[in-house]
Amino acid sequence: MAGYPAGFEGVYRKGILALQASRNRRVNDIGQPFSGTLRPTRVFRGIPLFQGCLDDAAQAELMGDVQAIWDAAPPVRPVTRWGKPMSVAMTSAGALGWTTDRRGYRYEPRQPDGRDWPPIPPRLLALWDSVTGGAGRPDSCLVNLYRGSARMGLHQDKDEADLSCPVVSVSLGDRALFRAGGTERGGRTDSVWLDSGDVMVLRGESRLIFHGIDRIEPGSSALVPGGGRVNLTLRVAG
Ligand SMILES: O=C(O)CCC(=O)C(=O)O
Repeated sequence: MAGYPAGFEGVYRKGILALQASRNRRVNDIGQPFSGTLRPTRVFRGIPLFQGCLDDAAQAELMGDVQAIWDAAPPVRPVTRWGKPMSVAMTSAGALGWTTDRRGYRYEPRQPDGRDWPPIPPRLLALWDSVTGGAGRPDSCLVNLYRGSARMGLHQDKDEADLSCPVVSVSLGDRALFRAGGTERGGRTDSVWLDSGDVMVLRGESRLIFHGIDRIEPGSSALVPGGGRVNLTLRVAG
């Protein structure tokens, strides 16, 4: 984890790296080329899943980081270009923040009130390296908050400048039903439950697949203050 201050790797050593030893014995037959230091537990519709990647302590640490982001950039429910408020509340960290309003979907260098977005927590940058093998460096972290009946319709992630860079997604809090299809709208889809501490990487053939969240299971985790689910997506946006 060269490039990051000493200590950040340590946060994950107990959780991720210890899990790694036993997991490698179970799942290394997954047959997927993989360049990170961690290995996926499963490949779902071409997406490497790292189930149980973050243990309880690492999840709690990350939730503290999310709280600090929320303090500096409170989540809001943005409107789509058609003026409809999204059911998911959002904010961002990093040099660029994803936003939507009547002008459409895009990345912005500042919050709507003119302030910079808060920095991406170093813990997340270290996690990116662990699951991607250091593919690029993320400059944007979208922080999604799902409460109650919040959901996210099927969509492709294609607002980024370089679509060859992976997207890393981290789930915290209530479990969620994640749905994925192919690279064309309207094909067959499948779903999988994402639990708190699960990580996935959209890359290669899965980078541009249609995906979304059907629903969360409210109350299935006590991690997020006030309840619900947080999803963190790291991207190389600019
Ligand atoms: O919440 C999730 O797991 C998916 C989020 C997502 O698809 C996105 O932010 O583009």
